[in-house]
Amino acid sequence: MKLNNYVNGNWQESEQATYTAVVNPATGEEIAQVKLSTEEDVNIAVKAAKKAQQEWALVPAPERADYLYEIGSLMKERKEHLAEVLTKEMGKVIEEARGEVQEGIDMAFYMAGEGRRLVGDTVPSELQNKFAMSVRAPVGVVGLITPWNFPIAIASWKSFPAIVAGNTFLWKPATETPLMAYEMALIYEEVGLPAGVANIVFGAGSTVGTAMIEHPDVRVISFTGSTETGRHVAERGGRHLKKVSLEMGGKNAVIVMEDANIDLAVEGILWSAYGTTGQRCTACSRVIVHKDVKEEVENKLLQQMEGLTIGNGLDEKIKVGPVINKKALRKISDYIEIGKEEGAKLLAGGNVLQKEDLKDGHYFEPTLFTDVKWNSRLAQEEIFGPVISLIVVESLEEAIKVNNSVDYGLSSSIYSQDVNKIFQAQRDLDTGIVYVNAGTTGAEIHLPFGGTKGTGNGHRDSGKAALDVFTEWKSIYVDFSGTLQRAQIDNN
Ligand code: UN1
Repeated sequence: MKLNNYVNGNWQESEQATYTAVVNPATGEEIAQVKLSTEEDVNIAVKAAKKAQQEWALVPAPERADYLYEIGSLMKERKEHLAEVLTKEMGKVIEEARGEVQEGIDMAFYMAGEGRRLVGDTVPSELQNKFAMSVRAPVGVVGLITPWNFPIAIASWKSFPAIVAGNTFLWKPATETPLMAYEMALIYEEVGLPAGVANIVFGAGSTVGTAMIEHPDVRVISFTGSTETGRHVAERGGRHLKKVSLEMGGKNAVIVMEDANIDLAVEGILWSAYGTTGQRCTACSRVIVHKDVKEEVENKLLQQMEGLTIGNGLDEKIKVGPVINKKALRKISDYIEIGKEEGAKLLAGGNVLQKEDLKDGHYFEPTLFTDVKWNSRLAQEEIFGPVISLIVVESLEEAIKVNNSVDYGLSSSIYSQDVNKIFQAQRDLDTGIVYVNAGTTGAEIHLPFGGTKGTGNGHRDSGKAALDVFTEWKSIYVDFSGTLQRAQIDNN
């Protein structure tokens, strides 16, 4: 199967195009080929999106939202199929794939509701017989760059607020996971979304991404990916004075205090560290544990880790799937070596999985390090794999300091039964998301998603905060006095 761009409501077949293989990380099998588009392909798509946007902006928002209700309904109808395709191209276990598709469905219905809100302010004017209000205006054509780890959820977080607000978009999915985009295009077609509103351009960040950022008619870039790439996006976008919304890395921690329910904490740690094989921006990769309960936490983690079945995520019994590709295996292996050299103690895992029946996939053993120094590379850098670093502390203050010592600030969690500790922690943890007595993953779509420091640049996906990325505020003053009224002068 050859995946071509979906532009202006058409599948763009092409003779000279080059393609790259899409590989199932669980089996190493090629499951499709995806086009590597050129700058010219981007230009064609922007032209179509720009033309379509002029009409789309005039469609009443509740009517735009009706398309989202239909998109959400079709996603719901096809949930099982979408989840299977997702597991095949990305590797996450089927139960999690269903969860991810559900996240997209939730976003469709949530943003469809925004079609009857898109709330602005009406405020009194400082002058008589004058009316003042603010409304949200679309920005125009927006560019969406999405990662392979949540190919449908993150695309939904970005594309649905964009279209309900009256924009049209170009979406560049990750080349590893284009099938979700293909499936979404089939849905756009089926619900009859007007041509040019949704455009998909496949290809590499260095060509397609760059062309999107450089194109003067793409007014917003919404990017999720690595901090390194995000920095380039912001630099280039900044030169063109574009609004650039970035969601980047994380180095998230679960704090376990001495009074915590340890069994609950261990369950939360396992789920957020080894779920999605550690390949969530929100994944737990540090456990900051109070010295009094360190041994108990270690022992219980080791015990529970034995029950983690590794394999092809299409099998319902499997708990941990593959990582995305060979490059990821190498990166994780490198960090294992770094950890050992830094003096961390390896308690479990640490190897590429050697099992005859899984040898063609990309599997890494769930790994647990302890006695990790808070400022070591293992404890500071994003690994994006199933690796936990346990760090011992002596107080809540120290735990918070260690949590905040990293360059990232996406998600954090504290397990404690003490309301005073909990409230202190939720105030002082420098992350965009804080969990109390739950792991670091599982953000819900109606709250803002994003983080501080190296995780973001002040914008948020999800929730109504996402609308701020895809709209411009317009303040409107209506003077019905029939006279010249001078603000700041005539009323003083
Ligand atoms: C991500 O890893 O980039 O909060 C997204 C969560 C999911 C989304 C993760 N709802 O873990």
